[in-house]
Amino acid sequence: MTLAEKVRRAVDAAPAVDLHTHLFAPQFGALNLWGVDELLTYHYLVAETLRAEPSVTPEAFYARDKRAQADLVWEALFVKRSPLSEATAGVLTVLDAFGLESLREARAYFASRRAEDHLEDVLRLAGVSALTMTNDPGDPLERERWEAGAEPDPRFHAALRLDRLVGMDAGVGDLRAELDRWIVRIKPKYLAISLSEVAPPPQAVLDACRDHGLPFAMMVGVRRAVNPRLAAAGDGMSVVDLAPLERLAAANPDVRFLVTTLARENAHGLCVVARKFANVLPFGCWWFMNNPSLVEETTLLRLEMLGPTFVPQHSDARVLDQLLYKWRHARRAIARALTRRYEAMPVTPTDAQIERDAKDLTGGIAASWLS
Ligand code: RAT
Ligand code: ZN
Repeated sequence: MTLAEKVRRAVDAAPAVDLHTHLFAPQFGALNLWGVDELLTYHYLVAETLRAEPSVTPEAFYARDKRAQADLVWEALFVKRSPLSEATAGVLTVLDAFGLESLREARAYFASRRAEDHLEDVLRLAGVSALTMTNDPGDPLERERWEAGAEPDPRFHAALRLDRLVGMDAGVGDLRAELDRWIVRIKPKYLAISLSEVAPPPQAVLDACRDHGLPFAMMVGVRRAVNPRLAAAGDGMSVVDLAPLERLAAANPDVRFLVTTLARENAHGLCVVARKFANVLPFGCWWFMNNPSLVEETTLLRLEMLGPTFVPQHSDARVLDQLLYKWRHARRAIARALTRRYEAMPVTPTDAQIERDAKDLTGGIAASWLS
């Protein structure tokens, strides 16, 4: 077996621990999304459809019901054009995993599935042993479920999302008391926020993380609603200054920071920050970085600068079935990067080393930050 094959097998066999998704455990009812119409109306594909078909206005697109939106996406991106983008290739990977060839066949297949069986099949086929949700108490549908006493499937960890809670208009009187209340209720594995640039969070957030022993996750570089007509598909990105992250990590050595950035230009700088501060964990190739070429490039760069002390990828899945493609594609890119790194070393790695590195990168390091 070649080195590349050995690495590929080891990475394929290693269970994935998914540090950031937008998935919900089945206990959250209608918030648990799956099936081909959900896959096709993923906001990445909506953006691509409205680009490919400029005669369809965003308003006209969103006025259709979900099934009609999915029909339009299918026609625009899979029938009239070759599905070459990463998001379209992802749909094909999912259909292929279930042996499906057409939209009609896919609809019939998903309609025949029981949610519980489907969940087991997807987690098994994707090789995902645990994943983290994004839990926003500001979302009325979600809050209702938590307040009704929802206890998620233990493979679905909670993460307390703070965007709305600490947002300017949140109107939260005593933020610390609110955080404590939600931490007790949902037992999150970390607190999280997305930001346009690195900004220190309110002191109450840092105190809550310190006192509860929870990491604080920052997803940096998103510019919300650069094209508001595209709604959920309308966000953009920017390159950010990482000096405030250095100050934050230095001032709070007892808080652990999970950090991902949206710009390719920030990937190198984030590695330099992480070399200086062991309490900073670079994770994932987020959103516009989630392209096989960039995952491979970024993983190789991180291996060169950090060794196996980072989390190469998270899925950011919004639809359960996306785990299949996001992890299948990520594993290929991670395996390629790891192989290139081994090939650059003067000594050939042993099988045990390959297995250990594959396990650490795919799930071990993420699991250790979640415990
Ligand atoms: O990747 C995405 O789906 C984005 O829309 C965002 O949700 C992003 O991942 C976020 O968590 O803010
Ligand atoms: Zn996300």
